[in-house]
Amino acid sequence: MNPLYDRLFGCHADSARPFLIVPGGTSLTYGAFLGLAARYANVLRDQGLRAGDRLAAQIDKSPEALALYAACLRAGIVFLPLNTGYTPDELDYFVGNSGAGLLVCSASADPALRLMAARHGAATMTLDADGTGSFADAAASQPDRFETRDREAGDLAALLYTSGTTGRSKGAMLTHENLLSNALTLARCWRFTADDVLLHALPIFHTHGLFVATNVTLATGGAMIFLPKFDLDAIVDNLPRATAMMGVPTFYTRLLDDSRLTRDLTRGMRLFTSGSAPLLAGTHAAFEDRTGHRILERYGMTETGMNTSNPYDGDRRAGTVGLPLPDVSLRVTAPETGQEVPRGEIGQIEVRGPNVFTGYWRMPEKTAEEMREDGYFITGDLGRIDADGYVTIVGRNKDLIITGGYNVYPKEVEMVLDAQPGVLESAVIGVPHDDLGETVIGVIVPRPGAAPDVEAILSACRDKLARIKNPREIVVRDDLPRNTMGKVQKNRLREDLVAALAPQRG
Ligand code: MLC
Ligand code: AMP
Repeated sequence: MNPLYDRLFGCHADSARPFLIVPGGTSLTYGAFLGLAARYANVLRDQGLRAGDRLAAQIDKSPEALALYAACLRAGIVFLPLNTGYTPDELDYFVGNSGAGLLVCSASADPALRLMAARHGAATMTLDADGTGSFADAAASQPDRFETRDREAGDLAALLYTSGTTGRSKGAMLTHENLLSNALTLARCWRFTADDVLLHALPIFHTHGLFVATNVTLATGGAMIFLPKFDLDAIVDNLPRATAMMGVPTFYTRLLDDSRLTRDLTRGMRLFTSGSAPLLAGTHAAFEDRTGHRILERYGMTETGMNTSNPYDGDRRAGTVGLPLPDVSLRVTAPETGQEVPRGEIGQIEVRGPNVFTGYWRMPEKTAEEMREDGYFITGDLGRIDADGYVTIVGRNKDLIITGGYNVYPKEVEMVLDAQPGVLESAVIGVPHDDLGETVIGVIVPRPGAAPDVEAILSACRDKLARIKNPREIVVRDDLPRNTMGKVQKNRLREDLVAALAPQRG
């Protein structure tokens, strides 16, 4: 028995129904996809990977990349997908910390990563979006049958790294039960069926694109129009062929900026969902005005999968993230005492349910900091529950920037800025951005008598950090505003900068 694999993939083994429709219109049936995944699982076995071992993958989105995920689940290997924008420096940490036995990367990245991986005891193989690479070569001669490895509900299925306020990324351990329970719950709540065609334009190295969009489709045997990334023209071309789309708010603001978004274009759609970052009530209203569709907003995170959702039938309330999912308990507590606050009051959001991860990989002390004894996980988000049970997120108790749906932890960027010549200290903040919601700004304070080279610092950031984490601007200031405890007042800094940068931006 391998409950997750059997329920999401195995049950479609002989299906001739389409699973992935790729640009150009060709489609891969469930049967063909699972045959490919079986060949991949045989390669993993031949590489000496055993159940419980980790496989790290930094590869472009493609049917093959998804087949690697399926192969890992089938072979009992813990899948560790990595943002394709991560730099070799960042990968070094993930491969080392996870103890991955194999790193699968693109052929172009291989020379830069091979030695690093070897230093951590990991082999390297390549797999590109066109289906070529040493991994694909090794799979070509393998049979398309594989004996599925037994797994228990509590066994690990995936390790997803999420940065932390200390600047050190933590691997969230997600079990087979975490992923399966959430996929089944969401598929039911959002009324997915085998007739659905999901327009998939999200990356597949994060919860949203992999465990929400993909697993929900798999749970019901529907199809996905599988786009390599969000591309406005491709979205417009494909909307008439789809029934559902899941996106981050930037998808919707970009669509609204395009005159081709009309009622007619979206006539065949039954569902648009949004999450990963706050959807402005104005965007919700404008989208309804233009298309007649009320976007369904939901709330989740890497450690928990999805926690709340607006109802499929019933009132989808703009500005709220809806109600706790049927198998999720959610409470709001006072950060100082941990006691539940009266309904309607703001506090920190805590969640419990089969979707909640089991802890951070090899970091029991970090797990203990965020997990209550009664099983509730402290999300770090601030919110309230109204009289009808709807949850509103009002802010974050953690220092976090969300840009285009990606999380950036300021501390990680500050550590890079602080290490640059002439920099005494730094603060990294998010400022409002029309397209991405928030964007990253770095503030540096020079050492006495020093004049830091801003261009050189930006270049160092590009070398060390994924592009999404790079400050869009670096502002030099004589000092940082601090409270009486000496803590940098990021809110004040943000207000000052928003006021100062606005006129420049026109
Ligand atoms: C791209 N860039 C970004 C960026 N995305 N910079 C900051 N933040 C981002 N999110 C950079 C590019 O590298 C490029 O830099 C420049 O911005 C312009 O790129 P673009 O072509 O306009 O961007 P695009 O490729 O279209 O990407 C925008 C986007 C993408 C919104 C489509 O970011 C995206 O797919 N976001 C989804 C993220 C996601 O899936 N999050 C889920 C996490 S799970 P340059 O220098 O090359 O010009 C989670 C849990 C939950 O949070 O609840 O779901
Ligand atoms: P991640 O760690 O990348 O999984 O990001 C999770 C974080 O994204 C959550 O803790 C929230 O802060 C944020 N988030 C996800 N969905 C929403 C939403 N619908 N509204 C506001 N914030 C959200």
